[in-house]
Amino acid sequence: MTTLGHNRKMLGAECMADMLQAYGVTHVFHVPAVLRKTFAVMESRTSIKRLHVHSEATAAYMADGYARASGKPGICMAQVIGALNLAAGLRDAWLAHSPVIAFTGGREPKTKFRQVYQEVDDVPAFEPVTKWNATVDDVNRFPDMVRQAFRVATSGRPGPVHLQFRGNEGQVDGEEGEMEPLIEPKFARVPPFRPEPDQASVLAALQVLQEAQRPVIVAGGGVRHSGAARELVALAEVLQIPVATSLNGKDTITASHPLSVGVVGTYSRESANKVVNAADLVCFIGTTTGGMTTHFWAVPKIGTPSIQIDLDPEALGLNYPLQARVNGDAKVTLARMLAACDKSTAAKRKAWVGQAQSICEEWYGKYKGALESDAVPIRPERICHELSKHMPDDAIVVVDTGHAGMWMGGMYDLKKPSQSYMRSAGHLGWAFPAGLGAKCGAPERPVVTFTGDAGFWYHIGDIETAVRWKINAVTVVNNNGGGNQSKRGFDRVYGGTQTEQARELWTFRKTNFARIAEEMGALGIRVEHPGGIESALAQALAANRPAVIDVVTDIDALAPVAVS
Ligand SMILES: Cc1ncc(C[n+]2csc(CCOP(=O)(O)OP(=O)(O)O)c2C)c(N)n1
Ligand SMILES: [Mg+2]
Repeated sequence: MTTLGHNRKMLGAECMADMLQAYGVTHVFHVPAVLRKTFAVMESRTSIKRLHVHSEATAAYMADGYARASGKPGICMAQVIGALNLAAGLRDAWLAHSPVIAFTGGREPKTKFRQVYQEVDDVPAFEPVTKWNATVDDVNRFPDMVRQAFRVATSGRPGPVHLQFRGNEGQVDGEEGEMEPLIEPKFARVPPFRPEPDQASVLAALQVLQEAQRPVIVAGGGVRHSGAARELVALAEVLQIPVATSLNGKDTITASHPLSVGVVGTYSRESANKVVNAADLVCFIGTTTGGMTTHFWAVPKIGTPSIQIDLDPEALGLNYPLQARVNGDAKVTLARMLAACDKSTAAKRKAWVGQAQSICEEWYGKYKGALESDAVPIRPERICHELSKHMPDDAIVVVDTGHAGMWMGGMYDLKKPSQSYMRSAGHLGWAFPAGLGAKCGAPERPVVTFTGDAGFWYHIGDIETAVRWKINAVTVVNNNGGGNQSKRGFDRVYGGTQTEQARELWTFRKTNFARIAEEMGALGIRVEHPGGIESALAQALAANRPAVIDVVTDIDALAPVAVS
């Protein structure tokens, strides 16, 4: 532990400010007013930036983006009336296993149950979206509760934590106590520990893997959390095993790698689903084998011989019966497998690797026309392709859910291991604020967000936040004037083709987001021809201010649906 003081008389606010600074927190995201005294004290005692944003969900999403980009817990805050909005915003962090710490104001024992202004019991709402949900009722508990918040958020499978501070604005921070504001640097980022697997289980899994003729690896977000991409690719190369990824694991192997087959599952690339379904063994690494990654357990089919490596023993075998299982950190486990593997077994997989590669080539052949389309209005595939070609080597790409997740999951190619990819785990509207948070968490890296227009509308007010705080992220809006992912579903319920009036269920007025961005002080670029995407991206990245690239696209463009 780093000692900052010893049984010092201090305010809760001073203790909190000192601890957050010592944990390496650089930004906190909030809607006032909560922990007011802490904010006042932060100004004189720390260099932490206090970002006042336009909604509690924005605060939660920015904290989430910050956490996923930096590996450090993201901190978001709300007073009692905003607490449920903040809880709703934690859901994506929960689904994506992102270490977000939420602070709220809470009930004062003196006024509980008296119809006091704005109060309900918020604590239960945090239960389903947190690993730990607790109350801080006494100022003397600040040090141990904050330490536990960092411990829980970062350790094991990471995830959100909620602390509710006494007083609707958490006024307990203004009280004095005898405190030791110690911190544990180990829990300042993910992963604090790298649990070693037992060697017998490593060798057993390796044996099954090496015996397979047509194995495939499915790499998930756990590989990303563990920073195990290099070991993953090295093992795949030595044993000649194709690699598919989940959406959360997309940046664990570049698309240009000869063993990469793409994202598997529902928001996926056809080649990945085909390869996984042709495999005689699936090796799951750092994935919970959930619905999205397996196309609701159709890819691979349940019963396909499988092995699994995971940090969480409870994930092992959750959805697929296993022939072998390893409980341990992905990086350590893969390094052990690499050290113990028999390279000579790779030769028998030559035909299989060739088959996987021709499936991938077929995919590029099938979609070449769309990826390079000169159509006006612009095809979303062309945006993805332009982003693949022109993304900076160290960029972080942040992607919304729904159609954005389908387009980019399936059509966007990472070209360099130094590029990162993060995606909404389900919430429409997450990406724009998360991209701003990512830029706060990794200010030296370019951040490019891809969102639909329905997604962008949610938190459009935070263009102002980006301008005010000079958060120079680039946001690319696939602007088709509606939430057209819904089109197919409405056609279906109308028995084949929806009525003209049914379009009111999913379309908007045509809007020029570039003009809105300019009006709010950001750079706005409107792109109506596909040839303009490259220069718009270059201009936005060089702008030295937040930028919105408003790309006018085809409302009838529908992403391919998953094959199984
Ligand atoms: C919070 C939330 N509400 C609703 C949805 C359901 N949903 C998924 S995609 C979508 C429409 C997406 O529209 P847009 O962002 O414009 O992308 P497009 O489909 O037009 O490409 C909706 C409503 C969701 N994922 N999250
Ligand atoms: Mg849209």
